[in-house]
Amino acid sequence: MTTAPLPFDAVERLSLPDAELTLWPDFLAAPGAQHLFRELEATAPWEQSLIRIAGRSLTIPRLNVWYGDPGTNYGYSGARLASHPWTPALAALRGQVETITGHRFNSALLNCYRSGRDSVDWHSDDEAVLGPEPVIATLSLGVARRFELRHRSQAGLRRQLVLESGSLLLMAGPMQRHWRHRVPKEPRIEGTRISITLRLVRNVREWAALPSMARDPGGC
Ligand SMILES: [Mn+2]
Repeated sequence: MTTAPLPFDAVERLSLPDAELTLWPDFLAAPGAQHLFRELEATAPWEQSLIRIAGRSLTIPRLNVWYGDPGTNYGYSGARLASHPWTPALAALRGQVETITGHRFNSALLNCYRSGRDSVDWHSDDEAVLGPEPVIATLSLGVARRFELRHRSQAGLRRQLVLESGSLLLMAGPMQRHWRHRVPKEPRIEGTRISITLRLVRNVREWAALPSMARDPGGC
């Protein structure tokens, strides 16, 4: 089964102030996307992380798992996600995404939205370890979900996309400083979505010494 991406020119640059947002709607063809979805759904070591808010422990409304190069562990709210080594499929995907985007990635946060009742609330992926202008590439697999964007300071400036299976969305430039995003609950959706969010964690050694974050790590 091949997961080879479609030709590089199948790309849309989405016009958004204070952001660089690029979408490859058909980065993976349907059979490759379905194959990768099934493999990850069945074999990834999914966890439902706990976060601590106002002294209370809450489970986040989705499952996640962290893959990365050695030393790229990811921590937040008193919990740490151990970094799992790249599987052959994820390593191949990383290479394809690096080639098509021209960006380098050393880790991947995977999220599993088991149904439309799972979600991720408004957030920016702006942790210090991602650098001043984080570059995040999100591959979507499985059921399509709505992805909403809201500008931080320009009231009413909002956008939304539907992230279809096989699509690749690249967020870059100053976007994480100026925009928040979320995957809202859609209770009528029964199917599962998996997102693979490729990131570049900087200062890997310093990161190990940082206090854990006091909030949800944020999916896409
Ligand atoms: Mn996110």
